[in-house]
Amino acid sequence: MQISPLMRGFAAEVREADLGCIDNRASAKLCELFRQFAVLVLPGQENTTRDQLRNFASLFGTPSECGDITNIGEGGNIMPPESLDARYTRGNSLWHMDMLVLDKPPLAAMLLARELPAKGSGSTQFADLQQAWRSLPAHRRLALRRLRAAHTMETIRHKMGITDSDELRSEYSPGEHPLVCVDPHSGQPTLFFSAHTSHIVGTSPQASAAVLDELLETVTQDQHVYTHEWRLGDLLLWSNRRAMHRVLPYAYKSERRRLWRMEVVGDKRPSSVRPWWVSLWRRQRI
Ligand SMILES: O=C(O)CCC(=O)C(=O)O
Repeated sequence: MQISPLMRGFAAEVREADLGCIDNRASAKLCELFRQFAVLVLPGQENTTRDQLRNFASLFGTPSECGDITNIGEGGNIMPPESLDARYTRGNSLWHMDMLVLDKPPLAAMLLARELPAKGSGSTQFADLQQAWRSLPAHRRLALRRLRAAHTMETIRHKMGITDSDELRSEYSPGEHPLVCVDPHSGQPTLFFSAHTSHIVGTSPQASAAVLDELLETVTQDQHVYTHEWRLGDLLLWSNRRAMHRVLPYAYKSERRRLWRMEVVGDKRPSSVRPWWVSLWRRQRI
């Protein structure tokens, strides 16, 4: 395997990874890389099978089912743009993390490019929530660390323009997590919010909106964002505890785009960041 950083401490490319035969050494290396980088790009995986993808995902936890992210319907044609599935697919253009409504949101997700629109369109962007957190002034970090954020499916569906009352009614109940969590891969504090975030618990709607707008503006600044321009066969793995993502526009009505998608399911609730003196006190008691 050959490794080259794409964005310092956040994204790296791993060339010549053979997912058909991952031995112990390769598996240890990939896990180490995923502790260092929140986004890994593995090019040249066009012959990788869904089973091999599942095998790869299992290095990082329990794999989900393999599905598709696509604008192509079941009959093989491009979906009518106003269909519900099409609107959900287009909704991925909102900056988001996956399924923050769950008590244990997915740990990671991956996409493998099978069909792509014209070069330069339909790229996927990833924002580094950890670097963005570190860029905030110390007094702001202290205040944010005490907050909790609430998340609902209705919030993200509303932003996607899915407002039909039947669709808005969600099969998922609202979720709540600390606004700043520990990233289990790197052990470092990370902002934790998404297009699902309805409000900051215990604050007025105006105060909530101000905090969420401020944070989204911070995390999506150019210096925190990696943009991936897809090539057929690219496999991307990203941490759903450290990276927010979104797809950029493409000719949705005329060009086909299809990526296989798999998640690594969450095994623990995201944990809040302890003040340094609690860790010190605990260490002294052991
Ligand atoms: O289509 C993309 O590039 C992004 C897909 C996405 O947002 C997701 O898989 O959660």
